Amino acid sequence: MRPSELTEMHFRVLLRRIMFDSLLHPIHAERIAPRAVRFSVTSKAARAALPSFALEREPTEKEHIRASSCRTRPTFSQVEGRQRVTIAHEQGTSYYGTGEVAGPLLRNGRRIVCWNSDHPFYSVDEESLYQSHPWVLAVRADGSAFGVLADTTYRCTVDLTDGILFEADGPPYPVIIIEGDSPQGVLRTLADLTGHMQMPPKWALGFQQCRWSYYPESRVREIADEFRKRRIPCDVIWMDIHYMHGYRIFTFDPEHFPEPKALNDYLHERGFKATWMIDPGVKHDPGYTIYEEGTAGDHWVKTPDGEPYVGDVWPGPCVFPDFTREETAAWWGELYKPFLDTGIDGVWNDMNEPSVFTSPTKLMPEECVHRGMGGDTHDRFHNVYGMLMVRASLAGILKAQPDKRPFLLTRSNYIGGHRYAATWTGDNASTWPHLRMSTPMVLNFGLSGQPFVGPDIGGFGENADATMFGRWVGIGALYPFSRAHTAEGTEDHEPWVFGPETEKTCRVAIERRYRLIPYIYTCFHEAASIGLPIMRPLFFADPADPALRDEDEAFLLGADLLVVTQPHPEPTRTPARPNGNWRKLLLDDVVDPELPELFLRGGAILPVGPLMQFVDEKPLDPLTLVICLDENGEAAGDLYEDAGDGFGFRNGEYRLSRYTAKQEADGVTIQRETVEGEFAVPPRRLHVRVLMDSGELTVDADDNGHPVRVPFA
Ligand code: NBV
Repeated sequence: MRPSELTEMHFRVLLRRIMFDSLLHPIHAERIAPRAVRFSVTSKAARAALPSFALEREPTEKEHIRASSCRTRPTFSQVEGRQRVTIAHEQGTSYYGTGEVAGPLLRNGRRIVCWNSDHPFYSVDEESLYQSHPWVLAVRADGSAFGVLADTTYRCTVDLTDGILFEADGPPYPVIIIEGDSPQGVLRTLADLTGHMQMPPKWALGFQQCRWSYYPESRVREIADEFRKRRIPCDVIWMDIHYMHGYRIFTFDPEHFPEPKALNDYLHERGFKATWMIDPGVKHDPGYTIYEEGTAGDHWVKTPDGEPYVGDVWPGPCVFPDFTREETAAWWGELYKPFLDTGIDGVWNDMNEPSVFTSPTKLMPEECVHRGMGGDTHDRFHNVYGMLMVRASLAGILKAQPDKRPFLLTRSNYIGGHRYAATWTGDNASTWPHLRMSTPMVLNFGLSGQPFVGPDIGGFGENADATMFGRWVGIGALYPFSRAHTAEGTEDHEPWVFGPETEKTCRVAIERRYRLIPYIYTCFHEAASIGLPIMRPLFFADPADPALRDEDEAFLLGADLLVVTQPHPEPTRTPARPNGNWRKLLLDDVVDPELPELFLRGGAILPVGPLMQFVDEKPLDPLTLVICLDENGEAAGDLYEDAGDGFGFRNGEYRLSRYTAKQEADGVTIQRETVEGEFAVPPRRLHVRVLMDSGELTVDADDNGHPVRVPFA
């Protein structure tokens, strides 16, 4: 047989197989990552699919495969013009994710609607909150997992009452199914597809204090001074809307904030950073520069009649930038330069669902018209309005300050939006149920690809009492994003206002965070580099253990620290615990029953720093290593270090060290090796603590790369 005949024959066989296959299995399936397949109802639908907002980029390596060869397959149907996608339930499967959801961690039996909404003081079963993540993480009985992403921006119901069901408005949409040997594996692939969180500036890991609003500026100084005077560590003070002149974005109130630069300098001199709010609504106000510029540039979202859409927000009637337009996004980005030149460090984008007071739905009407990205009505872009806003903001901030790592916080977002901004869980309230919701909310965000998140500590609406506030700071100091906040009209919510006992609890809680910063920063590096959440559900320790599947009151910080919380006024239950040798960890001499209990995983080495009043106040010296050996007498732990800001780390200016410990006949030997990077770490001391059944062994040494011995005697 000649080679040309061979090719032709093969070609015919292949063609016949594809034709036969597509008759039998009309679903179009293409592998877009080693363990991810994108399914569309037909090949035609695959070709016609709208560009994805979730994926960071369209995958380049794609392979057409048979849907029938996939372990998990979707079933497509049409219900009243909407595409429905279902995946049958398999006994023992637990569901998580679905983004920003109040209520329990375990989502079996729950139903939500992805439709970004401003729902202050939400209840446990609120249908829609500020963000949309049409994504479900499913963990099978054996601990293997899969994830399903409905790749649509339209309003989408996610129903987990019987298996997985997505039903969305708009045209047919693809679904992406990711398989994994573990939930961690699925989340890593999700991050490979949707993008990785960027490494934030290290100060953003510090404790942060906010209120709606600290004003006039003398009040901001007072708050900052009080933190330092009382020796309560804090890194960031937040400026809410009252700093603006008549709520006009990118302006400063001449009476209450006459010199923003001087205020920011004052904060900087005391080791604080300043984050300031920017909303999307631009006051409809002839003569106001931003309004005039935006009108001249034709930057506003339009009504179906072609007029700028006007809706009321804080300043009264407002117009809204059409972030789908490249020109508009670029114009918006440029607005940040003079704003940041006043010494502003971080930016807070709020109200970007967008929330509109005067609209019947309290949101921008769906028939409004966007003109970028092919042009379409708002119903297609509603769920990504906040995402497009932060994308434009981030680009502008980076352009204005190319050598600084940006810190941007957003209220509204969409799956994949962790590429642009950190987030918080919106307007909660100072109630025990809201304190209890905080942990599962942060966890499900992490299980939906957003690692950098936290609630308003202390609660936004209403007034906290002393016990609740202390508990909330205790737990919140261990969340990835740790910021206290409260609404206009509420009583003060700073750590010292509830009396000396609560102040002490808050101080110890926040001090714990600061001592843990070397570990937390390493967890951020892990999130940024491989996509694992910073805060993790207990079942990550053993995905096959059914007892860990629905624990809302304990969580893991990284892989090694178990945090057992007490979010009830009185103890009611003992949270589940993963199996293994978890040892109680004390970071200080104070044992405060108001604070969560900490446990270190058997086999872990935890890097701990000296106490600081703000991140990087001092060098990491001594570095404390807390060691908990496993059943083989071994332990290991990583430490990530870099300059804390700037982008040198992208060129190797970082050091990822691995410390290992091994028990021998007469002691424990600790070694360090550099796994990656060339960052020059100055000489420092090492304080080693080995937690043993018989008590604690300690030794002090130089961290100079030589093995360190901790003798038993
Ligand atoms: O800007 C004021 C508030 C802010 O403090 C809060 O964190 C946001 O979620 N903002 C909402 C607008 C007012 C809400 C009632």
